[in-house]
Amino acid sequence: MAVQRTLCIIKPDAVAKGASGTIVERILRENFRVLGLRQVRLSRAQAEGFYAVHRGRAFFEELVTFMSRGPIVAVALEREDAVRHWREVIGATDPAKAAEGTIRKAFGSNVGENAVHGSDSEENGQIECAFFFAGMDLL
Ligand code: 3AN
Repeated sequence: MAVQRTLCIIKPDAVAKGASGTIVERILRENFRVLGLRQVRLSRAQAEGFYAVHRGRAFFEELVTFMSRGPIVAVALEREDAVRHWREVIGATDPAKAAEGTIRKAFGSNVGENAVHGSDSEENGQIECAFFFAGMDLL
């Protein structure tokens, strides 16, 4: 299995709950290498840009309003099988359906406010890490 990059975002709900430290600890326990980590607040336009693939979906407005309402922590991660492994650790999109022990089960509130993001493919992992980090910012 190849070494891949994936992007974790600790979303505004989880940052506001003070869960960032616990989530970063979990990242390290899962043997990810942290290539970059930064706390930022997205403007509405930046949130729309990040989620451009979802434009036109019923929840798009709600999603960009939520993602721009407070600080987020973007973490660029590297590991063998990173995309699949991180999605397993975060759990299902709907926290009510997320498995015991997953981050969304522990910290998510509902399908919109679900605590964390994970890239859905190796290609999007590269694209999403590049959205938050310039080349020189990554180890
Ligand atoms: P995932 O993040 O698990 O890959 P996607 O790609 O289906 O899920 O959705 C992207 C993001 O859009 C989700 N993380 C969630 O925050 C939001 N989202 C998805 N479905 C809904 C919905 N029905 N209502 C509100 N927000 C949603």
